[in-house]
Amino acid sequence: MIHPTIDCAGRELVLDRARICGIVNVTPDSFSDGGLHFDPAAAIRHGLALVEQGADLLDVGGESTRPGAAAVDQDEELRRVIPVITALARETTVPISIDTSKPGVMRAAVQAGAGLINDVCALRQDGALEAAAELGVPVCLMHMQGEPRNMQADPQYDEVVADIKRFLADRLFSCELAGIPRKHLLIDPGFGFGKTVDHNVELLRELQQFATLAVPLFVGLSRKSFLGTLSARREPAERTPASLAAALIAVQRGAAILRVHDVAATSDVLKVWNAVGPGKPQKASASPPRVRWGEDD
Ligand code: 7PM
Repeated sequence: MIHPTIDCAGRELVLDRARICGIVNVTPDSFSDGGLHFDPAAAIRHGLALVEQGADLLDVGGESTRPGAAAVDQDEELRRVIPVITALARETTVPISIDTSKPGVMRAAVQAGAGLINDVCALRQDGALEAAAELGVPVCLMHMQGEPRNMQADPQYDEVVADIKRFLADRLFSCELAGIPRKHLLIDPGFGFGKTVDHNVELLRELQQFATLAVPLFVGLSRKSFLGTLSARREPAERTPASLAAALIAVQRGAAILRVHDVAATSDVLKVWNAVGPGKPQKASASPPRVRWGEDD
């Protein structure tokens, strides 16, 4: 088995095992950390700390995609992210990803040292496909139904997994047509982006179905609202255990990269998973165990 290696503008991301992408928010309204990292110096320190904790990649974002969030104009987004990318590119060796949908931000970020584009709009904004093709860096294409402003209003699918697979297959095709080689493409089902709790649960349960698209699978589950619902945890910062459970399930179902807030804890989970592995499938036993979990008879 040869493992895909993603060349992020000269920094390698080797997908021989699941990898951790640490989240570096540079927004005043970031939902899960109260905007603790809006201050560029604090965001830089936070990014460096995440690398120490085991992040294989850092995702820097300056526009909140919180449901209902106001859009940020390009100048403001650049003021937030460029100093942080510049410093992190100088002070770490891990690849740096830019979380943006704007072609102008993609260009400036790659110029400043970013080696991967993480676009929650999957390069659907005007000029984004062309900018990404020109920049020659890998791209993560995420599925979102609607726009952050309205996406959680009443999300609907015929078949959530099939619908999202079709969308991602179509975006992969458009990217290849625009000159982005398949080895530079990743896909993400976009947990929480225009999905009900049931949609998110179904996506996580059936995540292995995305393997047929034959590109690495990137997932963001960390502290998301549906995990808050499942665990009855109102505060995002209380959702770490639920996020770790979801991360492990995702890795067991084929996720290649986990985008997370809690890097140290996720790194421990992956160490256990890497040591144990999937195990051999078992035949149904002729003599079933007398005790079955979950039954009190
Ligand atoms: C509110 C809702 C605030 C959601 C922040 C978020 C993803 C992403 C984000 C993801 C990829 C968060 C998200 N989520 N990029 N950016 N995949 N590729 O939890 O799931 O940080 S923003």
